[in-house]
Amino acid sequence: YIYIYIYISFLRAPQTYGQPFVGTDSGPRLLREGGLATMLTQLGWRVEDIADLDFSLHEMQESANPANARNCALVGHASNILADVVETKIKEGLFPLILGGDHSVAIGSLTGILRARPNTGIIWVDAHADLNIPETSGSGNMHGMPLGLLMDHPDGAYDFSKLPGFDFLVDGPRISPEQLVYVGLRDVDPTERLWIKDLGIKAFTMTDVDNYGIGQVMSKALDHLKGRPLHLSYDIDSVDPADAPATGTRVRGGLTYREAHFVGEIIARSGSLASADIVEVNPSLSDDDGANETVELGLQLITSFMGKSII
Ligand code: B3U
Ligand code: MN
Ligand code: MN
Repeated sequence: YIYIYIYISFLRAPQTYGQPFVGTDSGPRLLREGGLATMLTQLGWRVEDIADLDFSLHEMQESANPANARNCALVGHASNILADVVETKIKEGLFPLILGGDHSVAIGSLTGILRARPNTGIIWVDAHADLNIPETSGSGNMHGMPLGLLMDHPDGAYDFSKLPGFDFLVDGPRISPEQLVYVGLRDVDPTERLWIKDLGIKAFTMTDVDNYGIGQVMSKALDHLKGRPLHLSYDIDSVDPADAPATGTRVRGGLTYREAHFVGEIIARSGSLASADIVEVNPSLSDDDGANETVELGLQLITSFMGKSII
């Protein structure tokens, strides 16, 4: 055998300010303690495990909420740090694997990825579309906004100069609608629904999974992004709450255990995966069994999209 070692860097992004619950910040630690590095080494990856990124912001605490974006100064600060680290790691030739944290970490990871590889194709596996902006969000939670902030919507680009903490994105990279594919949607807000249609974003809902089967859904999804380096943003709430109970916004009727793994396995097989996030594991929102089960699922999903095959 010849082993080719490719470095992977896992970035521990303990972000919790993009949503209302405590606990998403312990996701990275639990994934690591669950043996992630060993599992990846066994797959032939060489792993660089850097310490948790320090997102603390001492001089400024949450003050007003000027734009219906809760904790925006804190989320902006964290996003800025993560974007720089992700960009640097890609330029060093590493595969960044971002362990969240809530889904607002994708603001930072996507920014870094797009700076390094602007034509990246994004596979967003999620119960939710995360396409809100402060003006459309019903909750004000920024984990529902990463794609909305980074993609021009029908009335133009989001003006970051009005959002405290987000100056670094004023002339930042943008996602164009054809770069994105959704898989697993089942809880979409009215404006998100409108924009998905108006912008022509390729979206595979749970209805499509039922109708075509996950095999056809994924082959259409990968076909749509053909020729691009791929980024997988895996929100654990895409999986049915029966298998992933420890997460903030559980929505019934999600991907089964096998469907969730198939998504990872087929993306790995494409040979184009270049970066990934795994987010919204929140052990404090379930009993111990549920928490362990969800962390274990997260670990297994990572090994699937990082190349583990059954035989
Ligand atoms: N679309 C809703 C709900 C939501 C989004 N992401 C999660 N929940 N996890 C919102 O708050 O924007
Ligand atoms: Mn999400
Ligand atoms: Mn979600």
